[in-house]
Amino acid sequence: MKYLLILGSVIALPSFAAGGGDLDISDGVGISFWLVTAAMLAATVFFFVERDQVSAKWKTSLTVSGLITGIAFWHYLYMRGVWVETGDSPTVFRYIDWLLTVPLQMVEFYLILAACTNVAGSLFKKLLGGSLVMLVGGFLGEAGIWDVTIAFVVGMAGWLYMIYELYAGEGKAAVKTASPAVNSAYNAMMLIIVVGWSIYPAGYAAGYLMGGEGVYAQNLNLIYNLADFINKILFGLIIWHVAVKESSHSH
Ligand SMILES: *C/C=C(C)/C=C/C=C(C)/C=C/C1=C(C)CCCC1(C)C
Repeated sequence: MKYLLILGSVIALPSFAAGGGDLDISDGVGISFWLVTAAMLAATVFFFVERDQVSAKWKTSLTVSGLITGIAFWHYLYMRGVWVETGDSPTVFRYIDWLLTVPLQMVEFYLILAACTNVAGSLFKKLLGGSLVMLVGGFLGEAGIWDVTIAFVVGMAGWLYMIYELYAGEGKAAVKTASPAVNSAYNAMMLIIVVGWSIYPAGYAAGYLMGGEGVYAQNLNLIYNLADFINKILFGLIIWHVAVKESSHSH
């Protein structure tokens, strides 16, 4: 019942955003907005329902996964509308979404580490700081406030700092003593941040550093949509997989 209420409000509240022009069969970017919108809703339902299948200490992780895809679902409704109606990049919606969901992904890291080590708090702050530099840099470039190249360099610095902390910092050493499942969760999340996240700067480069407008806005949004699909849904599924595995051990 509780879940029906949650799902009902998730589906009903944003229905006013479901306007916008018709979707043209030749608009591949618009179609990708549609597909990712639907996938985000499905993932949100999945993570909240699956909460019942895992042991108590993993429930919060699945809740946070569901919040991440739920927030993204909400923003995709609007981003799709902006794209279909204007053909412009929905930059402000995109960054508001990232500003909420990227810190929540850092919370996921924290939750996994906090269960087994005492470095979780300090690592969380460093990752949060790095991710904010990354996002603020990217936004200032995409919004036309800063030179796109300088903004890119600043954003890259924030991201590379996070990678450095994950590989060489205290977290990696600390998880060595944790259970194999926690280790594989940590490693999978590092892979997401290094490999999965690399799709975003590739999108930025394709959109801003390799030429002008027009087709570049298409590439930018297509690549960002793919990146969100991988980094929000796959990311959540990895955590779900570990949670289910760990929960069956403890029964
Ligand atoms: C759910 C949303 C996520 C995981 C968004 C992640 C965004 C990034 C990893 C963005 C990275 C960027 C750089 C590394 C350089 C500057 C441009 C950005 C902001 C696109």
